[in-house]
Amino acid sequence: MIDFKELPKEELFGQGNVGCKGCGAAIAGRQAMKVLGERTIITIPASCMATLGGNNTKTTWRVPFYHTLFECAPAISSGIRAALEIQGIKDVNVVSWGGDAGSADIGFQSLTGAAERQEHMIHVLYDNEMYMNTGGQTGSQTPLYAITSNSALGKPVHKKNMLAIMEAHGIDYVASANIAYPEDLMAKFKKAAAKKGFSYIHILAPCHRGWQIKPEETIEISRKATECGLWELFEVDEGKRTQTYEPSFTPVADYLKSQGRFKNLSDEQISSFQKSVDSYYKRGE
Ligand SMILES: Cc1ncc(C[n+]2csc(CCOP(=O)(O)OP(=O)(O)O)c2C)c(N)n1
Repeated sequence: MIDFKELPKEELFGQGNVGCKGCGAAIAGRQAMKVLGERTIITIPASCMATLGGNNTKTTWRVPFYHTLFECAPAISSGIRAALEIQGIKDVNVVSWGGDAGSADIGFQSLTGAAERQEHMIHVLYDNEMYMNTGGQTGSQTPLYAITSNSALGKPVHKKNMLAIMEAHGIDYVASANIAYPEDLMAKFKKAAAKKGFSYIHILAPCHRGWQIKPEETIEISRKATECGLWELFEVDEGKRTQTYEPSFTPVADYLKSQGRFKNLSDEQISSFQKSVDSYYKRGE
């Protein structure tokens, strides 16, 4: 359990970043760094997160971070871990921190390689469900029917299940998280940091521009995703799967209708989402 009173007051990421108002990615970074602490080295592929932290002498990060090419953050982190090992340095968290494209799509080959090798590191996918840094294009993590800048009628296929794919690697630790549940998120980072092998944490981190919501609604909408059952909070710790939060099962329609990107959904499409939640959680059977 995380005791907020015991968290350091110091901000290792967050102050003075140039993210948009209510940026979910920045909130995720701030929460994670409270637990990871200053003995951490981060690599970030091309993404909003790579740019919003600043560069050169203007960075908001208070730990070393490397802005890598799009395809290779986990590979660079693997090299950093090897360099630390050679020097006998054991107390550093090595983290690659990618967006959904930098993890699930163009960055996937280096992610799957590092996971297969059981590198001693954490990979974070902060998921805004679009390629936001280049204007909000569709990617594999974009949900079915969501409107993006290049899917004007809505995405015609389902979101790829990255949590299941990463679980299939047989790595030490896999967890979903949500910026609206900081205690749960931080507890998962704490567990991941204690592992000797590979950990994967997939954080739902809304982007108000892409999701077409108000900046001040980021947390509220993120919470709705979990409460309606569409973004389950769970972990797979050394193969043992546990649901870490019991949602209240608010209507899925309430989550979908609060976002402009789902404005074209028909009642039938909305009810197909509700049916998939009900059948996943075996509700109403
Ligand atoms: C090889 C390569 N292709 C394309 C780009 C352009 N590019 C930079 S960031 C980005 C989108 C990143 O999306 P995501 O990983 O989801 O992170 P987000 O921007 O949403 O935070 C793209 C396509 C690039 N920098 N390098």
